[in-house]
Amino acid sequence: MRLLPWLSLLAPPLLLLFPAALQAQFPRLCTTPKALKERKCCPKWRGSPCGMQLGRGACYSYRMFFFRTAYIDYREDWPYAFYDSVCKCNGNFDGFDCSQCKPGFKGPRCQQTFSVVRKEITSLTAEEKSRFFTALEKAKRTNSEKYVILESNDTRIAGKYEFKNATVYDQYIWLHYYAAKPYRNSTRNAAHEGPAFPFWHRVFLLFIEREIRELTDDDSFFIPYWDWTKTDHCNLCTKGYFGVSDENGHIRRESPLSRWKTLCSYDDDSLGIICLPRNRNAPLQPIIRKPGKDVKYPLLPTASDVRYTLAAEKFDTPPYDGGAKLSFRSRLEGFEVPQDSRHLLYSMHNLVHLYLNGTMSSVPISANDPLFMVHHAFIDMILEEWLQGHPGAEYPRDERIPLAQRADSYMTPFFPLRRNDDYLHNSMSDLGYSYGL
Ligand code: KOJ
Ligand code: ZN
Repeated sequence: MRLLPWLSLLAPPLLLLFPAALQAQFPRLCTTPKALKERKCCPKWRGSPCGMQLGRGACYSYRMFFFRTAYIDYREDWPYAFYDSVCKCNGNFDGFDCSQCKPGFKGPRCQQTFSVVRKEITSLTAEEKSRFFTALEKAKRTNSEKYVILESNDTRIAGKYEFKNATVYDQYIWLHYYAAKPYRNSTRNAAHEGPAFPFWHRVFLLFIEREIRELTDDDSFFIPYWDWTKTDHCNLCTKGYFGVSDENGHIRRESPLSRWKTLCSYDDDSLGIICLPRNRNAPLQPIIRKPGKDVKYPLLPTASDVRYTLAAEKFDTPPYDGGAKLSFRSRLEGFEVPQDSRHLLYSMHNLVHLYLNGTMSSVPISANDPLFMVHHAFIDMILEEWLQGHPGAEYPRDERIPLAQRADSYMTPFFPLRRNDDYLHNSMSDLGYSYGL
């Protein structure tokens, strides 16, 4: 938040409109007419693009050959639909303009290492708990200076895009929405039902964790995890945590979350449209949650389900989607289910989403409910346990994997670029966090 405070003066407060020929994405400085026209997302930092004069990074043409493949959707082949050049940061530098440090590093030259311990949410001290929920509230309220969100009425053609200001928390919701919404005429998306699933969500949590640290000026901020194997119901759906919901699924007024308005929840079923309200006067929706009330998904997964997941020897298996068998990724995501008396349709990650029955169970908009964050931190903890037990695991390479989830593709829609397979070899201490009790 201390960065670039003058930027908000340059940008119109709510809406930026660009003509049809211009294409764009995300960091505010990369949505200027010049950046869009030049197809460059290389903002200046301390006077030079990507902080080059200070050795932080350089503007990099990430393609060797400039031929355009016909893409189905501009979220595939990231970020080619928008930019030819983006910042590539040296050493421990990071961020769309190389102004930040990689996770796990801090200091003016990003040379100091640091690490946080993500704790189980019910074992936070009263002070840690209050810090977590206060930070969430601040993130939900405060506009992001660095980023804008994109709205568009067609994900295949260069249409008339609209960029909007959004709060720090809403930027995070939008990231998941953008990657998770199915491509037009397809059931696939860039972040689920494929090998990128656990890594995409790891990067996603690191993104919001760092944004909240900057916003609150608190490097010790961490995302706690929710160990749902310790309970048979939503033990966090209480007044002291994420709020109790009424019979309609609305969160009771005693919780500040009852006042949160959801982002992108109005166009759920209109494929091809990105977060664009059909009716601009439609009231914004609240978070909905009816834990355990869907008769198909009345249960949470168990410790035995976690053991079944961890017992998979292969990281992922053909056909690398929801039908993969003996696949750690498919078990973790919750498609390959234990065969027992519960006759589950889904388990693990998917089952927790579906059990919560409301905002959390709709894939593109689920991050509107902050339970998403603590649920996914536990999924990430299980990922780490598996990775540590399988140091030789390889990211699969196969034509059946959708483009956005292939080993050498970049994760949609992150800046700077993050390759999917980079994260199979990065142990957690390199990312600046570990998991505690
Ligand atoms: C929401 C999600 C998800 C899966 C489900 C249910 O975000 O990934 O709901 O299958
Ligand atoms: Zn998701």
